[in-house]
Amino acid sequence: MLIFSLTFCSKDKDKSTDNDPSNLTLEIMSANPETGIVIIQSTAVNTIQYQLFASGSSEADLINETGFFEYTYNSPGTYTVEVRAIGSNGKYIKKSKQVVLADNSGVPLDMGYTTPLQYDGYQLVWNDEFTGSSINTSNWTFDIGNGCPGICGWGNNELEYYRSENAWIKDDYLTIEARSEVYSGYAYTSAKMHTKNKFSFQYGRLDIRALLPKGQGIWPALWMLGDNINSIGWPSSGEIDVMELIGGGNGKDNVVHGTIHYNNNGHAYHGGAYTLTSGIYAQSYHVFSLIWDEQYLRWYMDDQLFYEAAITASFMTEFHQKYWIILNVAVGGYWPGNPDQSTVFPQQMCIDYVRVFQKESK
Ligand SMILES: [Ca+2]
Repeated sequence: MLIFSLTFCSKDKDKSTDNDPSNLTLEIMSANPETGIVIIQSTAVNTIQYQLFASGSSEADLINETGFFEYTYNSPGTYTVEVRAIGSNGKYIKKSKQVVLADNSGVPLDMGYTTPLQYDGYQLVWNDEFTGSSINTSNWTFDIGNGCPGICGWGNNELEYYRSENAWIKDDYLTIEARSEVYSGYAYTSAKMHTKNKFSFQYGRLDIRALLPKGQGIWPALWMLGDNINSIGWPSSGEIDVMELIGGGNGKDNVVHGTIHYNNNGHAYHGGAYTLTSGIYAQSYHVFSLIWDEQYLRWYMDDQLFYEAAITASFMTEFHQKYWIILNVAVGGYWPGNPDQSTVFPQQMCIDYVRVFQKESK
């Protein structure tokens, strides 16, 4: 009796397998960060109904017989979309995929301040307008990793692992994206690129037009280091921070900092900040400029001077030599602190151009 019963059950199960749903596919056809609309197409065999779980709720958000879904998210973020294909026998199979709606990628390139390609008395000596389809490796080198083993956390206890995959060019601008994703033992990835051994300059005007990311623990930076860092070391080689933002709500997402670091019987630094009168730097493009001559370094936000540093002192020789340019978005670290529940990922820094002008020789 026992044997018979087991055989019966097994046979019954085999029979129903023919009607089980199978071969489920799930494609994210589009995900528009501006509108929050995500288009999903699913197909499966032996299926009478498709159910979409997009919000994380235990109940289906949408149900139909076509497998074609349009779902709208109300805020940016990284979401998991799950589709279940229900068979006529009541059994179901499921598949899920991640959808990323970046925070500020909906801001158009022509929104915000812009600067000209020429200035009286200056000539354009180097620029990258980030056109075309790939990052110009004649201009830029990627730093990869977290700085280990030499300088873990890049000297700042930063949490990200830098990858070249987190930077790309599309629609005439460069994007550097900080993601919450586990990679090589780190909880976040981002990108850092620089012109070391490819381009450096001494004195002139630097313009960088950028849309900045935001949020607790997010630390975008447009900055420069002295050419002689490998021979004499930091801070004697100098550092010029053209723009740094320490994200994290009101009073932070609307403030940029300009700073110099140098050696004066040890590490010395000073700088200034510019606070927007309304809104935050993630809402439109701004131009961050440095004008550098034999006497001064001057920092501008949208052509408004907000800090100047005299560099004629005898202990400031580091500011009378060539510097190379660095673009990155750090995550966490001593200055910004770590991301928290309020931080939305991914975060993007979008850069329209980097231009260096120098005075015309007379
Ligand atoms: Ca551009």
